[in-house]
Amino acid sequence: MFLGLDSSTQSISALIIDPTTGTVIADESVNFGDDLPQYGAPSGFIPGGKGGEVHSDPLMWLDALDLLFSKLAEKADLSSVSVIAGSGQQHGSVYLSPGFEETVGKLDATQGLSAQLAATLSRPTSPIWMDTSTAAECAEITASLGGSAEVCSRSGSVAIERFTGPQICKFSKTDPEGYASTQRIHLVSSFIASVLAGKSLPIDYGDGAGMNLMNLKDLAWDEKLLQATAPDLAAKLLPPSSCLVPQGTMSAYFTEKYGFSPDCKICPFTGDNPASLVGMGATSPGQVVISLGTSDTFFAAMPEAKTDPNGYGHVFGNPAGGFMSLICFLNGSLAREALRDELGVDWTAFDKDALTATSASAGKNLTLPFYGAEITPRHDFGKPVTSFSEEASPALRIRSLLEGQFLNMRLNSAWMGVTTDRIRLTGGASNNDGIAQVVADVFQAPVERFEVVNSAALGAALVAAAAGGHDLVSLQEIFCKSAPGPLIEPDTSLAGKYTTALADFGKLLQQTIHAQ
Ligand code: ADP
Ligand code: XUL
Repeated sequence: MFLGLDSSTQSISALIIDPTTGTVIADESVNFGDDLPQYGAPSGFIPGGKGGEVHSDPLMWLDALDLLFSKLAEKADLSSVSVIAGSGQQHGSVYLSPGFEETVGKLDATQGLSAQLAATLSRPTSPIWMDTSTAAECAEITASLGGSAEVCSRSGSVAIERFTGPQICKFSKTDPEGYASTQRIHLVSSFIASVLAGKSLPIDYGDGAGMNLMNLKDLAWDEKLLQATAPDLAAKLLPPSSCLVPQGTMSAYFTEKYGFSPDCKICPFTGDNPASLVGMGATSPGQVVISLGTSDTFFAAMPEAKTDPNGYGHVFGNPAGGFMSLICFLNGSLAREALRDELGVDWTAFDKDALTATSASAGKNLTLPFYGAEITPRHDFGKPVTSFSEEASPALRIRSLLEGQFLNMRLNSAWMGVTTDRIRLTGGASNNDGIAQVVADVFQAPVERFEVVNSAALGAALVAAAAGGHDLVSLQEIFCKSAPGPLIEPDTSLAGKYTTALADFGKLLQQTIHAQ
């Protein structure tokens, strides 16, 4: 059996597969807000950060890992798991003192992970992908490389606030002592993998590309970017590696506590989006995936690394080899939740029936769907901006917010030049038929959903099986199955309305950005 683990923004989940029977044996999840309320992070991050700072407590991730395995051990015989692979929310970073390597290798199974590893954090909290606080550092790194084009051609993205390099740069400037006492910097993905293996495991190519530090040409840390970012940075990072090659075995803590085999191999973990590319059966060019998790993302495998002329898009490593292009929207599920809560309704108000009732108003009322800072496009909007031609009833506000999210996605994904003949939809909000229908209508493409909604954890499990000798393409054919029922077809009578709305949305966006 093979286990895939995904440490995301709001939850950590695991999925165990048996490739010989083509079945999912177990699927378990721990929600940070609901299951660990003592951390005061209802959506997985510490609320109230100043100046765009968004941090999470890595001890919460460790408690969640213990809880996840204790639940999983009740459902499956973990001694049969031969390889573990995994993924993490991208860009977030964990800072560790020299005590980490020693402590993580000899953890006491009678105690918890967080209690034993707390003292090894050289920075108590971790900046995550939602953090937009490093504009000054992005400008410094860009200037030191001689311009955005140079940063982008080396790393696959212009300098981006949430990316790990600018975050490290800020830490080294604001807390030089804390930075100096940091021996190892991990991503969320490589941190969790290292805890499992009882030693530091490398960052993988897929997730490493989200740092503004890795050169895409040779998949190694880029000397110039390292130098522009922080002193002695090379020594704090292990050389990047492939997520398909195991680099360690399960540490005694997990074998004693949860019954894993000491021979169970651990692969370097990748990012949640690269893992999702695998779990959506989309590692070959030609498939487009939209993921509606905490962030909304739009991504596709690319035959060659192609960069966004506007600087919002990114090139990450494709776990199957080559590259993927991605754009990320900060105002995804949390913006939908904000409107839901503001109107005092539940998700049924976003259902297909509720949205069909307002279809005559498709494209008529515009909303820039941003409850604060957005990353695509990069601007702090403060609150949603609306331009309604009808009275703004709750039902029309919901339709308009969703249309705004997907018009913005359509507008900002055009540079990829991928044909959206069919869209593969995943993430927590993809369950919602109404939201899925608006995606189909705005993109004028059929939407397909898969049996397994947690595509990152499934992708990780498939990577584990591939690392264990199975063929990745055959695994995808077996496990990436369409959900029962027909595809969600677009209402083609709305095509013209959305072409007009797209142009109007683009104008409103530009006017707002330039006026603010
Ligand atoms: P992540 O992996 O980023 O932690 P998930 O992919 O698990 O996130 O998605 C979680 C989000 O899914 C929640 O924030 C919630 O708003 C959204 N969600 C869950 N169910 C629904 C639903 N029925 N309709 C709309 N959104 C939903
Ligand atoms: C991608 C991004 C998010 C996180 C969290 O660039 O920032 O999608 O990976 O899911």
